[in-house]
Amino acid sequence: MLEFKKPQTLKDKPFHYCPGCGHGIVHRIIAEVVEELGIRERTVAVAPVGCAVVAYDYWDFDVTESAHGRALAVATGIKRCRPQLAVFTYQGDGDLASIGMAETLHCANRGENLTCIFINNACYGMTGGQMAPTTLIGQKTATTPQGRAPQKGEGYPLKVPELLANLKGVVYAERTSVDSPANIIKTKQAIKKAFLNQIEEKGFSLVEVLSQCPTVWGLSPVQAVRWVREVMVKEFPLGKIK
Ligand SMILES: Cc1ncc(C[n+]2csc(CCOP(=O)(O)OP(=O)(O)O)c2C)c(N)n1
Ligand code: SF4
Repeated sequence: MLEFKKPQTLKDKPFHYCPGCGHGIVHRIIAEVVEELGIRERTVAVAPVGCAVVAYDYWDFDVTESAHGRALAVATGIKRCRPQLAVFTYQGDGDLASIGMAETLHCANRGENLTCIFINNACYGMTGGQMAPTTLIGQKTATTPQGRAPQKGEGYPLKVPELLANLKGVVYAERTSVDSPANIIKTKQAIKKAFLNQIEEKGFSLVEVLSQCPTVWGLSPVQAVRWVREVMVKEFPLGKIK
């Protein structure tokens, strides 16, 4: 009996991500959701600039690029022109919550009928591990070698779903993680709901996924999932926010 198979929405290509990286897990979850919902022929992904910039190499449905941070603006244009499409963005914390924060806030506030998958790995992965808005207090990064210090003007970890939940245009905001099989299943349920909301024309949905970046964190893949579980979730509690 066939127990496990690769969805047709994933190409037959190994991920280039570092061992233990969360991006590959979330790519697969999205591919499974698109296949299960039967929307492959009308799905368009808007890829970020970040480690997942080459997502088009893995998903076997339409994927377009966007300038760093502008994915939700690009997605707005596509969705408004072709409302029958299922359009989603896939963005890191540097992309969505730093350079792209204006696009993110206004897109959510307009209540665009879109699905936004937000990958929080508490750093800029692709460019070598600089501080992101989501970096934890005390976390060492390339630009906070002593650890992020709010008293030095480096600010506090930005909680994106909590922030966006205040906007009337947002219908759904949830935070999940991919540090265990149980949480991977919950992430899939949340991502499916975020797509269904769009199909049912309910408005803007965001799922923030806490995602391992062992390379920048300087941890092994096993240590990295423990760090998510024991440290990161204290700052970023899992669950439905709206
Ligand atoms: C306009 C612009 N500014 C800066 C960059 C450099 N840049 C590329 S990726 C990146 C940050 C990536 O971090 P994140 O969005 O958190 O994704 P990750 O790589 O961690 O998945 C930056 C600053 C760029 N490509 N374009
Ligand atoms: S640098 Fe981090 S986010 Fe980028 S591929 Fe490696 S583990 Fe993943």
